Amino acid sequence: MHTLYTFPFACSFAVHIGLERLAVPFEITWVDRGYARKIMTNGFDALNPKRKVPALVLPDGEVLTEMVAVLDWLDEQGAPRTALRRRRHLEWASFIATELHQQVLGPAFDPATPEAGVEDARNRLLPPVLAHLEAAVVGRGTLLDTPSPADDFLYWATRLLAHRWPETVQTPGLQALLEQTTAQPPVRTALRREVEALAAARAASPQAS
Ligand SMILES: N[C@@H](CCC(=O)N[C@@H](CS)C(=O)NCC(=O)O)C(=O)O
Repeated sequence: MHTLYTFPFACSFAVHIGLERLAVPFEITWVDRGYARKIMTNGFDALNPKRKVPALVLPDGEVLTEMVAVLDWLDEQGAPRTALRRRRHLEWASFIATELHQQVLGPAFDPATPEAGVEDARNRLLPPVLAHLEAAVVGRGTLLDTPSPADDFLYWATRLLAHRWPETVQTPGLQALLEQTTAQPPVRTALRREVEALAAARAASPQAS
């Protein structure tokens, strides 16, 4: 059994989709978001002292953390790739993790970010990142020659942007990625589970975001 520790619609949603695609046995332990963007759920720090999701426990007990490492592991479990393609996958995963996830989405969804920081992320930092990603996926639908976990990471990021700043993702490549990925059965299953978990978290704590 694989166990994914996450909270609804965290970056780990891409890992959730990846596990669903692999069709391996897995379960999810939902944790609570913490103060100052550190998860405080009892005992979680023993698993990941950084107190962030994702944390993925493999059947042999190994604990994997950090999006790029977990996406790389997921990619290894799928169809074989050449070493060159594997490096390209790491490049995309790292680009999305650093330039989009940490640089833009982190501050955009952190209530403690000053308004000027949010505006800077939206107006200055985001456009060149999205232009690069759009150019990569338009007319093709994937970042590499075949689908990869980095595409699911981009899908998660694009969904969040569509929620926060819909005007930023009105480009043909990102729109096609959103529509086509949402229609895939493993994605629909993961999405339904995340929506249910979000509703449960909100019911348990109406202040939860
Ligand atoms: N460096 C970590 C960062 C992961 C990260 O930012 N996780 C966020 C969710 S997307 C988190 O756990 N935040 C804790 C919180 O908001 O309480 C990685 O790449 O996996």
